[in-house]
Amino acid sequence: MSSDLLSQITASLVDGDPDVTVTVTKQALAAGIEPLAIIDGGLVPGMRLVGEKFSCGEYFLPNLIVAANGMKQAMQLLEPELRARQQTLKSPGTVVIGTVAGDIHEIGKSLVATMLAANGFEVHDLGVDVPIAKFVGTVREVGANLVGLSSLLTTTMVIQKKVIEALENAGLRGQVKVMVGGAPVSKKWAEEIGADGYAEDAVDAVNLARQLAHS
Ligand code: HCB
Repeated sequence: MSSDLLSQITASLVDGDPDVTVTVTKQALAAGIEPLAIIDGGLVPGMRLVGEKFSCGEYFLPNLIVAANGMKQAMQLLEPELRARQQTLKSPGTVVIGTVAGDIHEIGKSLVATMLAANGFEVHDLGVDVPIAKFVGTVREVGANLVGLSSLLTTTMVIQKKVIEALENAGLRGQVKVMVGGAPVSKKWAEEIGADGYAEDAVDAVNLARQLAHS
């Protein structure tokens, strides 16, 4: 019975049906399944499968967005239940993410933020056109171990380099890994500016974040 409900939750994410994800998550809670079991046995496997399908070209961006929304809505139901049981998710890391100063493109950055949150990271999304000092201040304030910098314009790519320099100058570079992304950004650029990694898309970003959080 419980494994059947968990399989249905996984399938609903893969099928891109957030309403079913929410309905079956409610049913699973009503059936007495622990929130952590619902996350680990239903939601996380679903997101993994969606990510794999995206990576091999079977799924596209809209599939990712719909699945991430389903996961987000289910988490909104589960988080109060976790708190009530004084259980917390073991977060793989704390991420500060934003689109750099001078750049207002937000879709890709928000997708990466949602996917990271859906995969258990504590995410502080600073939005778009984020001043360099805001990244530095928030990293210090929340004790982040990861920073995600998004740039969609060739003219704002250089701000990614400036954020890294500012983190260095603030004595915080030892505590944070920096990943960069955005349409004009590349692995070569990441290496050139001393970032710790480049992610091509949101799934890649989750994998990279996991890897960086453990390095
Ligand atoms: Co905009 N724009 N735009 N734009 N825009 C681009 C980016 C151009 C490439 C279009 C073109 O000319 N071909 C171009 C940039 C050229 C360049 O510099 N190389 C451009 C320009 C020039 C401009 C304006 C300057 C236009 C003007 O006003 N003259 C202006 C910029 C204003 C400013 O920022 N100061 C502008 C404005 C806009 C909007 C407002 C109309 C709109 C943004 C709406 C919004 O975000 N709320 C917009 C859009 C939508 C685009 C395009 C069409 C799509 C961008 C997008 O959302 N892609 C884009 C063309 C393109 O990129 N092909 C065009 C979809 C997302 C999912 O992909 O690459 O952003 P993504 O993110 C991926 C990936 O990069 C990675 O994961 C994401 C998810 O898979 N990733 C990260 C992203 N950030 C990451 C961070 C990490 O740490 C890790 C991974």
